[in-house]
Formats: sequence, structure tokens, C-alpha cells
Amino acid sequence: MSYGPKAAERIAGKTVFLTGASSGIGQATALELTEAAGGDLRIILAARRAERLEELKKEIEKRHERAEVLAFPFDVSKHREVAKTLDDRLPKEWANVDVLINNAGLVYGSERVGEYAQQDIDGIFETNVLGLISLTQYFMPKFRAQGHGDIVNIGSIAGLDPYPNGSIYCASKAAVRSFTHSLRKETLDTRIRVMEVQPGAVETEFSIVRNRGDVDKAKAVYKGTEPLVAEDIAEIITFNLTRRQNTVVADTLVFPSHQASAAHIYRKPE
Ligand code: NDP
Ligand code: 8X3
Repeated sequence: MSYGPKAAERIAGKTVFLTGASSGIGQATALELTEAAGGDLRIILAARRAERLEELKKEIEKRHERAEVLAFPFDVSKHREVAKTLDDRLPKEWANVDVLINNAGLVYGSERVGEYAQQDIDGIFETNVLGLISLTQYFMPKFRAQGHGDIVNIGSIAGLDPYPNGSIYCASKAAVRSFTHSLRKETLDTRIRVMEVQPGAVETEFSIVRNRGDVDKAKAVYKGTEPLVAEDIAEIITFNLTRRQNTVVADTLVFPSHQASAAHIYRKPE
């Protein structure tokens, strides 16, 4: 896919820190961004599942001899430890990051308020909100010092259009939205670009995690619909990151063509 004549040179040589790289949108973004840079990219793949990261690292290196890839097993939900983990474990030669993609995120269950397990509420907020904030806190002073940096936060239609039985996840994505756009307003006097991408329905492992490993239930969510695939969002993230320095694609709401809001999804009758 071509992102325009200058896209490759705009991303080439950059160092990217990408969370949620072991699956779905993150995995697809790692592949798409490296491709867009013609392989001239340094990318840190962060997620909890180390084997998946190693597999993706091998795949990228097989496709692009020039690419430099660091598999970085990392639990973003341990938000109080983020700064220490990165200081201790991120090799010096990987410390100068140009692009932070806060993509890791999840939801457990579809409960009503009053029925949520505290552990699930904590897990959702620690991953989607507190982890994202801690990573951003960690990189912002570095971005300010180096005079540039791109941050892409993955929000959701759920952050704009809350729905029943999704209160905790919706609230977490509304928090991502507020945090992202406050930060953007704080950086207007810098060359730091802050962007939010808000997908609608994308078929990934997200639904399996939401349905606590029940694959049939996860698949049923998309019955009669044609959801987006991870690569669709990876293309949007890559497009946004390969615009001219003075261009900030601050907000991107992306649906499959038959979806208009969280609840308005056309389903083909059986
Ligand atoms: P996947 O379940 O396929 O991927 C989620 C990724 O997040 C995995 O790589 C997972 O890795 C990582 N992750 C989860 N918890 C942690 C953690 N504690 N520390 C580090 N990494 C973690 O789902 P998607 O690709 O769909 O989700 C990506 C983002 O897109 C999420 O923020 C999600 O909220 C958002 N989104 C998804 C939509 C959809 O319909 N799919 C729609 C709108 C937004 P691991 O388990 O190895 O740690
Ligand atoms: C995931 C999309 O609508 O299931 O963010 O919440 S939705």
C-alpha cells in the first residue's frame, strides 16, 4: 500500500514503541509501518506474550533485512512499575524513541454495573488507562527534550458512544479520549504530535478476551456483519504517522461501512 510519495522518508529511521504488538491491530501495525518505511525502521514490540513477539520479530526481519526489531515482553497494567521497567530493561541503544503507539487494551466481560468483579474493573482501567498514562508520562519529558515525538492513542467508538453492559470499557476509552486531547492542547508549542484513532467493530482477539476465551460467543458478535480487520486500522495509523510534520490527524473515527455508532450495525438477516 502506498501512503504517498514522501511517506517512506517521513517515517524512515524512526524508533517506534508499540504496545499490544502480540495480536490484532498492534501486530498488523508493526508489519504495515515497517513496510511503509521500506524496512528502514526500528521497532520495539511490547506485550505480555513473549513468544508471539519473538514470532513477529522473526517475520519482520524475514521481510525486511534492514529492520531492527526488539521484542520487549512487558505488562503495561503494572503501571506503577512502567518507568522503572523501561529504565532498567530498555537497552540504551533503544532509549531514543520517536513514536509511541499506545494500542494495548482489553475488556473483560459484558456485565451490568453492580455485577462487575472488582478485579475486572481494575484490570481494564490499569491496562487501558493507567498503563497508557504511565507510558505517556515516561516518554513526554524525553519527547520535549528531543524536540519532537508522535503519540498515537487507540481509543474506540466506545469512548464516544457508551453502551449498556460496557460501562467500564466505555469509561476507560472516554478517559483515553480526554487524556489524549488534553495532552494535544498542551503540546501546541512543540513539534510533538498527539493523535487518537477510534475504531468501530474490528474482528481480532479482542472479542475472545471480552468473552473470556469463548471463541463461539466471540464470533457470534459479528454474525451477519462484515467487521473491519486489524489491517484496516494499521493502514490508518500508518497513514496518520506518514503525514507532513505540520499535519496532525488528531482524530480518526473508523467504522465498517455498515456501522454508524456503537449500537447501529446492520446485520444481514439469516
Ligand atoms: P487484541 O486482543 O487482538 O490485541 C490486544 C493487544 O493488547 C494484545 O497484543 C495484548 O497482548 C495487548 N495487551 C493486553 N493487555 C496488556 C497488558 N497488560 N500489557 C501489555 N499488553 C497488553 O485486540 P485489538 O487488536 O482489537 O485491540 C487493540 C486496541 O484496539 C485496544 O486498545 C482496543 O481497546 C482497541 N479497539 C479495538 C476494537 C475492536 O473492535 N477490536 C475497536 C476499538 C478499539 P498480550 O495479551 O500478549 O499482553
Ligand atoms: C471495541 C469496539 O464497540 O465493541 O472498542 O466497544 S466496541
